[in-house]
Amino acid sequence: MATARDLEALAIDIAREAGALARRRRDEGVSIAATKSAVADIVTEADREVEAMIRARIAAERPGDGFLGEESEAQRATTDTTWVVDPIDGTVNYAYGIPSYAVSIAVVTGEPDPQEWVAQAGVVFNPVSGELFRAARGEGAFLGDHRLAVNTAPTAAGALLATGFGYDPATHAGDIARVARVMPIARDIRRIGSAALDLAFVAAGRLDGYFERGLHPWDHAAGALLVTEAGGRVGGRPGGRPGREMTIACGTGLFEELQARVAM
Ligand code: LIP
Repeated sequence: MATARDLEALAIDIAREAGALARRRRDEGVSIAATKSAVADIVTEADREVEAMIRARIAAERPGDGFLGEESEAQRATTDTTWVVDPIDGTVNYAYGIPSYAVSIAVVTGEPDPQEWVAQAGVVFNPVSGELFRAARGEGAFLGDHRLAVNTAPTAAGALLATGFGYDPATHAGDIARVARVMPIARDIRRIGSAALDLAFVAAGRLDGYFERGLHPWDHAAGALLVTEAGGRVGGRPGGRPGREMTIACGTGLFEELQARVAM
């Protein structure tokens, strides 16, 4: 039976290979292969190629594990273990050559549903910066050998918060209203364009908090484990877990205030 550390080690190896492929394709030039739900919701051939590479590695190393990824059909596990993968999180940044994108790989057990799964390992790898954020359940979160810790008490100047805006223009008024509601407690707002990096930065103390409506499971699966293993709290609507309705991540002292302002 693989331990969380075993799964983390394999996820790290696969993420590094996937990140190298993504970066190589970016350097060769990237074209938008298709527009999905809206003009901002794009996929590149690299997204598809990188996900196929990740999927093949998992099938070879862990036959029977399930797969839930952004660019290909879901596959149920026969082993109780599912890999939740965003091959290139921050696709619009990637397409434009903005160096803020990441391979996000999580390994979960139980139902492959964010409201039910148990995250065992998570890796977020930015192949441009070379930063690989990793966590195994109960073992802490790390950047290299540096153990990560969330910010526990934003200064009186307010909290540095990040957010994102969904692809559907019909949701933007609500997104903007949420930003207006958090400004009174914010030092400033960042819109990095990759949920996985937003969550990794909360775990690393580079952000005091992050919130976003409309995320898919593969956007937050790995990053949410980084945050909890770094001593932070993740959630959604009151009493809920991170999900499509809302994802919130921050230090425990900020969570209730932030949730009250964004999860309505
Ligand atoms: C992106 C997220 C980002 C969000 C974007 C998009 P993708 O994921 O990482 O936080 O604001 O709308 O969902 O599509 O680049 O994998």
